[in-house]
Amino acid sequence: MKCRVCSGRIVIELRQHNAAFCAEHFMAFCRRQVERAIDKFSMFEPGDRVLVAVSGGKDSLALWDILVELGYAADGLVIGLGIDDYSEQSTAFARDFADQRGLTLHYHSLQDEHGFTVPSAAEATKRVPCSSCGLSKRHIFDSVALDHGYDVVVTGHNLDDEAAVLFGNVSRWQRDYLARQHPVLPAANGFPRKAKPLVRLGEREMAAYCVLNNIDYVVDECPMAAGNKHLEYKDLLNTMEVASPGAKHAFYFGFLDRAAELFSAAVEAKSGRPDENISPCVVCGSPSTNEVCSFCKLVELASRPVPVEIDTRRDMLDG
Ligand code: Q46
Ligand code: ZN
Ligand code: ZN
Repeated sequence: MKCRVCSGRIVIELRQHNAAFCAEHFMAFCRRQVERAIDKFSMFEPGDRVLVAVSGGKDSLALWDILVELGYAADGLVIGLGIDDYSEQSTAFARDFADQRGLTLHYHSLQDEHGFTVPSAAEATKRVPCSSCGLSKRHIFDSVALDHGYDVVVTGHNLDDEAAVLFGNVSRWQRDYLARQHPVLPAANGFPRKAKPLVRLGEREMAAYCVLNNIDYVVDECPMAAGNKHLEYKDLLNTMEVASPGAKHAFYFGFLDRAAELFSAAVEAKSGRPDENISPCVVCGSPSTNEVCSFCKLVELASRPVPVEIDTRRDMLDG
């Protein structure tokens, strides 16, 4: 097989597109797919200030690289989640990437700024780690974007991620989640716009993009992801993709073209616009439907000192 564009030596074959590319034209292909997603879903415009949510993994670093290559003003934000070595490594890869290219990277640490980590929050809330992790990330992305005047927050969710989330939502017919599953969410109620410019590219393409561009990234999965259903859904969808190349794309984009609007219309008709009861959180000022926002409640619960068992017999003896 030869490169579809120049007939040169190929580095990757993309069965779902019935195409193969050399290194140069594969990189151009990736940039074009990102541009197409940005245009089709009106994610942002040239001149907008973009904040990339960076995890140190292949997707977010490839996305940041592609946006900069396309000429967008894109800065990064990495959050110290306190997940042992994994968080340290992820932050180090993000820092190296930014330093090598002279890019701006914001850093916020849950432990230093809020007194807890993702594992300690999981213990305090008795819920899966991803629950407090997701809540914390959303809160910090939103507040950094608003504080620094970014127009949009972008994340590195790719086609594999979005198809797996869709599969999970459809398998339980979670109407409210299906109503919100869109590659761009407009700014509303004091929250910044959110977009996922990698929805036209898969995990394999992103890994290849990083290798070809000498982008070092954290390869290990987050240790807290064990038992995460989405990993199983990804395996299922990969099996479908082998049997029928393009199945993931058809599943996800078919939903966006033909079903997403029905879910958002149904949810809006049932519950009305959810923006009426929004007011600033009395602790942090972020928009919230409650007096105290969910993140501040989490901080309150997770940053409490761990109770220490006191041996009262000993105290009595000492006294
Ligand atoms: S980092 Fe956080 Fe993920 Fe780890 S704890 Fe879960 S949500 S799996 S993207
Ligand atoms: Zn070529
Ligand atoms: Zn708050």
